[in-house]
This record gives sequence, C-alpha cells and structure tokens, in this order.
Amino acid sequence: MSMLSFEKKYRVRGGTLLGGDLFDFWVGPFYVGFFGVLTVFFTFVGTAMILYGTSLTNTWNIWQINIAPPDLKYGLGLAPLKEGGIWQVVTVCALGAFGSWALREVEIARKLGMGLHVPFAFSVAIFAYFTLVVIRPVLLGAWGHGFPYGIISHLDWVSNVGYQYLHFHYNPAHMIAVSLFFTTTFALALHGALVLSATNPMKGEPVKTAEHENSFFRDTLGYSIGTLGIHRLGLFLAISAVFFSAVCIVISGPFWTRGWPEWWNWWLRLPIWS
Ligand code: 07D
Ligand code: 07D
Ligand code: U10
Repeated sequence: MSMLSFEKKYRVRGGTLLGGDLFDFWVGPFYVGFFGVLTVFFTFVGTAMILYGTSLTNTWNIWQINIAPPDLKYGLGLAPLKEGGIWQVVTVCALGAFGSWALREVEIARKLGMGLHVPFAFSVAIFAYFTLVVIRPVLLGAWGHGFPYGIISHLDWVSNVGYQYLHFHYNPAHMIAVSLFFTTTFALALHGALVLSATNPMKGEPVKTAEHENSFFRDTLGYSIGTLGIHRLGLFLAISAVFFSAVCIVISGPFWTRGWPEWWNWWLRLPIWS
C-alpha cells in the first residue's frame, strides 16, 4: 500500500513504552515497535500450535478444527501437549498477542499525542476473553472449563454451558448485556444515519452542520446529546455490554450453580407477599 501524503508527516520517533528506538519503524503501512514484534511472535507460535493440534486429528475442514481444553481431571495443572496442553499454549499465545496488540495501540496513540481510548476499549474485549479462559476456570478449579478453539466447537460450548443453567436468558447480567448490545447497535444506526443525512443531503441542498443535527433531535426528542456526547455514549454502551457479558458468565458456576430461572425466586420470597 502506498503511503498517503499525511502519513509521512505523522511518522515521528518516540512514544515507545519498551525497546526505545530499536523497533521504532514502519513496514509498509504498519507501525512495528517492540509490541508489534511480540504480536507477530505470539501469533506465529499460536497459529503453529493450532496447525500442529489439527495435524493430529483427521480433519482440515476449517469449520471443524477444534483445539480442546484439558480434561477436568487435570485441574489447574499443566496437561500433556496432546491432552489439552496445546490449548494451554494457544491460550497463553492468544493473551500475549491481544495484550501486545493493545500495547502497540498505546505506543501509536502516544506518538500521535492522542488519548488512550482505543486501547482501553480493546482491553475490555480482552478482559471478557480473560474471564472466559482464566478467571472462571480458576474459580471453578480446572482449565477444562475454558472454551474450545474451533468455529463450530465454541458454539457447542456456549450452547452446552447455557443449558447447564437451564435457561440462560434468565441470567440477569446476561439480560443487561444483551440489552446493552441492542442499545449499542441502535445508537450506531442513529448516529450513522444522522451524520449521513446532514453531510449527504438531497440534491441541491447545502451540506449541514452540527446545528442541524442538534435541531433534528431536539425537534424529535426534545433533547440532543451533542456531537461529542454521542461518541462518549457509544463507547460507554459498548464497553458496558462487554463488561456485563463477563459478569454474566463469571457468576454462572462460581456464584450460582442452579438453573437461572430459580434465581428469580427471591421475588416470590419478598416479605410483602405474606
Ligand atoms: C467482525 C472483527 C473481525 C474478526 C473476525 C473473527 C478467528 C477464529 C480460529 C479456526 C465481530 C476472526 C476469527 C481468528 C479462527 C480458528 C481456530 C468482530 C469482527 C471475523 N469468538 N461466537 C464467531 C471468536 C466467543 C459466539 C465468528 C473469537 C465466546 C456465537 C468468529 C473469540 C462466546 C457466534 C468468532 C470468540 C462466543 C460466534 C464471528 C475469542 C461468547 C456466532 C465473530 C478470542 C462471546 C458467530 C460460527 C465476529 C459465528 C461467532 C470468533 C469467543 C459466541 C469465528 C476470536 C466463547 C454465538 N465467533 N464467541 O464477527 O458465526 O465478531 O460462529 O474470544 O454466531 Mg465467537
Ligand atoms: C469474548 C471476544 C474477545 C475478542 C478478542 C479479540 C482475534 C484476532 C484477527 C480478524 C465478549 C480476538 C481477536 C482472534 C482476529 C483478524 C485479522 C467478546 C469476546 C479479545 N445470548 N451466552 C453472551 C446473547 C443465549 C451464553 C454474550 C443474545 C442462550 C453463554 C452476549 C442471545 C444460551 C455465554 C450474549 C443469547 C446462551 C453467553 C456474548 C439471544 C445458549 C457466554 C458477547 C438473542 C443456549 C457469553 C463473556 C460477549 C459471555 C454470552 C448475547 C442467547 C449462553 C451478551 C443476544 C439462551 C454460555 N451472550 N446465550 O461476551 O457472556 O462478547 O461471554 O438469544 O459465555 Mg448468550
Ligand atoms: C474508525 C473511525 C474513523 C475512521 C476509521 C475507523 C473506527 C471517524 C477516520 C476504522 C474503521 C474501519 C477501517 C472500518 C472497518 C473495520 C472493521 C469492520 C473492524 C474489523 C477489522 C478487520 C476485520 C481487519 C483486521 C485486520 C487486521 C487486524 C490487520 C492485520 C495485520 C497484520 C496481521 C499485521 C500487523 C502488524 C504488526 C503486528 C506489526 C509488525 C508486523 C509486520 C509489519 C508484518 C511483517 C512481518 C514481519 C517483518 C515478521 C514476519 C512474520 C512472520 C513470519 C509471522 C506472521 C504470522 C502469520 C500467521 C501471518 O472511527 O473515524 O476514519 O477509519
């Protein structure tokens, strides 16, 4: 990819967290940095382990590839490579790659003198993954509670774990997370539509500005959150959705072992009914 005219201006030295000047350069459009090298390393080892694990099975069908976590009998110990050890190595590599990617984002943001909002947002996704494969398995006492790495197999895991609690939709934190995900897409649709309607008006109409955008929502709802505000809200909604997802799965097992519908019995037990 050729370099855009403004890119040259912003390719400045410094801002690195580690490695000083050593990896402070670009390869094509990509900034490298110490954490770029680390990302490539973890990605390479992790992908190689997935390929090795798959070579031990009798399928190369992309949908059926499955790297399973160890049996529950191995608890929180290391398992032999072919009995879940590969999953453990892949998990370390995945966390290493995601973490390095986030830190590479931090270095790029520092170079540009920007805020750290993007790496922060990505960290929340990493936190959800960390909850699924580290926090919850540790609380339950076995790595075997992590989810398997495979396109279809990880869906089976979600379904099985869901039905283990009878009806996962009754999990209150799952309800909050789902509602926040719906709200996030609703907000993005409104925002995308509003910006397009102002900047891409009917033929012959001049391009509109934030005043029109504010007026539209004040006329419609009586209130406009504003052009900066909608981005704050979007970030807040999205990270909250993922945060409550992490909560909904970490409480399933470690803090609530029965079916989720039963949790709602607290309502029937309120003293006001007797
Ligand atoms: C569009 C950005 C691009 C990213 C993409 C994903 C890989 C995996 C690996 C063959 C929005 C790249 C995929 C590198 C290949 C191997 C070994 C992001 C965009 C295109 N899931 N999930 C998918 C992951 C979990 C669930 C698709 C990852 C949890 C359900 C893809 C993780 C639970 C459904 C995928 C992860 C869960 C999916 C599309 C990690 C609860 C679907 C993802 C690291 C969160 C959907 C066949 C997408 C599907 C789907 C990847 C975790 C549930 C394969 C990397 C355990 C119910 N998941 N997932 O567009 O079609 O994300 O599945 O945590 O229905 Mg999943
Ligand atoms: C974990 C992904 C992290 C990704 C990272 C990046 C790469 C690089 C490279 C493209 C969290 C990876 C990057 C690999 C790619 C290139 C180049 C995101 C993660 C770090 N559910 N449910 C959720 C709904 C049911 C169940 C969350 C809806 C059933 C279980 C969300 C419905 C039962 C779990 C959600 C529904 C059930 C969940 C997922 C509807 C099954 C979880 C979002 C309409 C019978 C999971 C933390 C998320 C969770 C989860 C939504 C139904 C079970 C709120 C809308 C009733 C067991 N469900 N669910 O967490 O909370 O994203 O995980 O029916 O574990 Mg559910
Ligand atoms: C937003 C915005 C806004 C904008 C925007 C955007 C949000 C208003 C101003 C941005 C939004 C978009 C562009 C829209 C589309 C985006 C999505 C829908 C999100 C999902 C994105 C994707 C699916 C794309 C994913 C692509 C990725 C992650 C890039 C992949 C790149 C790499 C793998 C390279 C990464 C580089 C690194 C780590 C640095 C160092 C490495 C290199 C330079 C590579 C060279 C390698 C070596 C030298 C070593 C050799 C390596 C080996 C041997 C190992 C390789 C191993 C492998 C397995 C490959 O709000 O404003 O507009 O635009």
